[in-house]
Amino acid sequence: MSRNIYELLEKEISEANISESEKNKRLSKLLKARGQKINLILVGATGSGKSSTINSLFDTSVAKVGIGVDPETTDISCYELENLTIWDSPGLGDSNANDANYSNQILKKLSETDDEGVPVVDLVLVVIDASTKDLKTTCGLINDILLPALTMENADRILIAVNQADMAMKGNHWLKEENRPDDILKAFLEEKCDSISNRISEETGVEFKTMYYCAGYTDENGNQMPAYNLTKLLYNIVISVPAEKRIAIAENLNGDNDMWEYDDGDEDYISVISQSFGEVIMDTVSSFAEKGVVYGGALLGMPGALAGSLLCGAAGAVVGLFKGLFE
Ligand SMILES: Nc1nc2c(ncn2[C@@H]2O[C@H](COP(=O)(O)OP(=O)(O)O)[C@@H](O)[C@H]2O)c(=O)[nH]1
Ligand SMILES: [Mg+2]
Repeated sequence: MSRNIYELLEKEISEANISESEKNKRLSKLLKARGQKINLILVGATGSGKSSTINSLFDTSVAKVGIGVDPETTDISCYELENLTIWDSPGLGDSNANDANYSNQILKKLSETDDEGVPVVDLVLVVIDASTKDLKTTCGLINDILLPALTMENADRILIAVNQADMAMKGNHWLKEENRPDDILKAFLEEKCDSISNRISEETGVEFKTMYYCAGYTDENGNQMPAYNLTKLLYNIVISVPAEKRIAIAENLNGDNDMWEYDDGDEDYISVISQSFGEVIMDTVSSFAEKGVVYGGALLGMPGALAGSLLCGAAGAVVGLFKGLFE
């Protein structure tokens, strides 16, 4: 399903009952936002679920998911979705020759900077399979490649995402019907994240945000199993990237509501994400004076509702919600 937020906004601004100069001001702001590119890269061992994660988070089935241990990604692949670029890398651990090649490619990608010396890659998602015993490879990857390439200054561009939470205890303690871990698995997963985080911080001296989730998967009958904590993952991605780049994420989210339905409920992730998207959109297209009205007056809460509907994907509803905002 296509929903071009930029085009919706452009239409709303053009049709708004405001002066020509105000219109032009807002349109040029929008144009600037439209030029903001965002780059994500996923790294981690083969089979950890990098490609599945991309497919769960974003709109189209872009990344090839591996069957068995056969790595489907032999080179860094790049998916361009509007202003969002995702780099899906092959996994580590296949062979030493492959690993060296892989390391070089990641190093090269992460070392790229723009004209101002800012890294091109906004966020590195390190995907770890929750049942893995091999943290050495991941620690090495972070220590020897990610941190040197990004420099310590940009260490907060790294997020550790522990995937396949459902399989962490060999599939036990996962409540299939409710699509969530029971208390035993939950405690196990929390402990797992802590120990991964501690282990990595011992080796690198840096504490990285670490969370668990399920990217979901397609079962033997071709049924898509919903994700778990994908909202939390998105929340962590959203708060880690510059505000002006967030529209590019909102623009390309998976429109399948089932994928966003299950999370640990520790926070109202959808609300925070929606609020954030809404504020960015308001920042982009409204003037300062109006913002006071939006946040303080009759339209209080509107940005959240507005972006919430973006997340849930109904383009028609989005247009409806924009009505009134720019009149
Ligand atoms: N049970 C379960 N399987 C998953 C999950 N995420 C990915 N998988 C499966 O793990 C395998 C490897 O996934 P893939 O995305 O190709 O891993 P990649 O090599 O890191 O890109 C595939 O068979 C996926 O269906 C998950 O959250 N739970
Ligand atoms: Mg892959």
